[in-house]
Amino acid sequence: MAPSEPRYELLYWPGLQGRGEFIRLAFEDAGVPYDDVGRMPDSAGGGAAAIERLLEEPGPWLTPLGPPALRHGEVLVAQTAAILQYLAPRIGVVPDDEASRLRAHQIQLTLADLVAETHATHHPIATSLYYEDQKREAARNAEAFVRERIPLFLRYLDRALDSNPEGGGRWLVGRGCSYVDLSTFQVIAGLRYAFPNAMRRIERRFPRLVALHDAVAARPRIAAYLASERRIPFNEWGIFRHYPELDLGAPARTARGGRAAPKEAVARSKRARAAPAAKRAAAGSGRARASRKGRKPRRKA
Ligand SMILES: N[C@@H](CCC(=O)N[C@@H](CS)C(=O)NCC(=O)O)C(=O)O
Repeated sequence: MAPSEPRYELLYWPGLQGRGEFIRLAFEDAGVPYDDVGRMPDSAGGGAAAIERLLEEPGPWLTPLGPPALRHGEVLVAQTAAILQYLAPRIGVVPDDEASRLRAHQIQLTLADLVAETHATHHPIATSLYYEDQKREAARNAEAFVRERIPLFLRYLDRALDSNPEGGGRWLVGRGCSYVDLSTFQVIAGLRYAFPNAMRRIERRFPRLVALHDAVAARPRIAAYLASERRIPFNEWGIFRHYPELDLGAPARTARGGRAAPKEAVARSKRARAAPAAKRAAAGSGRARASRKGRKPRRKA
């Protein structure tokens, strides 16, 4: 970063990886310094209050509907994929040519679809309600997500490796690691956290994506980041949440050895893996509602 260039400020909720993590990974891999404003003390203009202010301020920029947002001098940009589209060429985590950048943006938008669907596994009815208020529907949604949607998205990514001959089946855009590879690492890590049984089974079919995940994790700056306190552990406030009752393992077998009907499999899985009490407590009472209509319930960090 040139000395005269303004500092990058990431605006995202404290205490969770969430969508902010896709931006953090880009900065970390590039070795470019940034302020993680939500994690700074209130006294330094940070904390959740700074994010709340951002969502209420009238501009002059386009006021974001939700974080993450990136402030860079006079520029304020929101929407994860748009932030990365702005940021990546400036910090060198995407090739320079337009075709590569367009390809990267498409893949990132598809990952955003996957992220939204992942969120819907625990919030299928309303974002403003707690998981505990929509558990039945979540079980149905997660079952289809795990059986159909995770394989579909991973197959998309696997095929994307084929359409990038330069990447040698290792990278999604161009000949090296780009921000979409970092984001792909993050969704694989997140899906493994949320659905460990299902992912063990599904990812056997996608060895190149497993290799991509491992190659990203081994990049020196990423490895250092993952081992640092800057990497917030996955938890039940983020996108990727581990509710054991939503993680379907190997297809349940009937007494005759055939596949159990999906409903039966869900019931079986729910009985077998009741959520630990501590985790339920961490997720809140389940009765509280968002303070502002339609808004997500916010964690006060
Ligand atoms: N499509 C947006 C989604 C933004 C979003 O949903 N942000 C969440 C946090 S991860 C939020 O707090 N939104 C506020 C709200 O929905 O009320 C993106 O990819 O950045």
